[in-house]
Amino acid sequence: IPSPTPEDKFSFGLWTVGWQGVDPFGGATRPPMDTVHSLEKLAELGAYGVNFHDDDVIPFGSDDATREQIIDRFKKGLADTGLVVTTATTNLFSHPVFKSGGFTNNDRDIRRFALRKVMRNIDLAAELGAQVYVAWGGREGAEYGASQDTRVALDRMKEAFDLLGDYVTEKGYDMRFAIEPKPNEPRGDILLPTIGHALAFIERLERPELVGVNPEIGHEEMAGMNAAAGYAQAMWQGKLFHIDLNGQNGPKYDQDLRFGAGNVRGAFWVVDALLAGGYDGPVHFDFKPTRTEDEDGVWVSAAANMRNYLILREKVKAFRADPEVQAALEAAKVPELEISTVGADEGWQGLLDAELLDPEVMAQRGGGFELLDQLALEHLYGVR
Ligand code: 3MF
Ligand code: MG
Ligand code: MG
Ligand code: MG
Repeated sequence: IPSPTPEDKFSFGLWTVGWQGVDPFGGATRPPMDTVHSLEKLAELGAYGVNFHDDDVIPFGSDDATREQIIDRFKKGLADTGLVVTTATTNLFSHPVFKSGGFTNNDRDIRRFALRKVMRNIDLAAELGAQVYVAWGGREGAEYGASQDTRVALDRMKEAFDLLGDYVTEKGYDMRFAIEPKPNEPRGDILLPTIGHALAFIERLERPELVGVNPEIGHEEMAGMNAAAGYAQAMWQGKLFHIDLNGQNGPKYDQDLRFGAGNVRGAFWVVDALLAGGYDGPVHFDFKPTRTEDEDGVWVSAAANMRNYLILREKVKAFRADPEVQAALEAAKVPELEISTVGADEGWQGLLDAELLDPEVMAQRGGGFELLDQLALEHLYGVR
């Protein structure tokens, strides 16, 4: 297995390695991590880039002078390590002011504050060269039926993205947005809960071309979705602007395991889908080194994300190159799906007139899928 190199475009959220292990039942198990120290360690491990929430780098409420000092030091850290800022995002969920959301808070004053916070960090993101701005709904959502009208909340969500689209366009920034769907946690129900909801929402925006998705494996699996299929559809629609890779074991709290842990088979198909779809953006990890770990464990966990991706990439390539797999794909008629169902000059009339096979005869044909899937598993198990 090769070592990670910058060509692999691996990137990390600063909040991932910096997570102190706070959960709903216990406080921090690790001290805060200095952001420049994170940059140094990530570069040493072979990462290419980083991604951050405004508050990950500049503590909420910092005055302008402090903010400038912090940014200068951070920029120096980037220059010294050669790490790229691939993406940035806004924390619209930690401060108590956002307890009921940002863009869709019923309280208009808070919505205005949230949008201004985003614009301010977009300026920094543009200055640092980020070309994608991620937006996770955070606390946009509810636990109640009556506390907010979902249709009106979607109007305000649209208003926010339309305004931000105007902002980057009028400022001349080369920047697009990626909405990160999540079904629940911290809210009981979050707006735009799955990839499909987000893709449908985007089509209602004034500048849909500026907005895509940033699907997280764990979030899709929390909703019982197949993450690989979601990534594939996002690519089919030209909307996979960024990815959050991690691990999850089925529908439970957001585990944020390192990529490749959790649903291993699902991870294999995610890598296969990304390679098949030609995804060429940053390979970004949004994971949490579990709160049992000390700092050494944090770096073991960080490095393992990249290593697991590289392992799975080799396995996927070997699977696709295996002549037995190619024969099994043929037998399962996978290539036949590429032929349009109705001939170019045939049309519906031609189909009505055509002589079709007896359904009882066609029903006798086997799928051949078990062999195909077993070959995939054997590649994954390392016996082929
Ligand atoms: C929450 C998340 C977020 C987003 C981040 C980027 C804290 O479950 O996944 O990470 O990825 O806010 O927008
Ligand atoms: Mg998660
Ligand atoms: Mg998450
Ligand atoms: Mg995420």
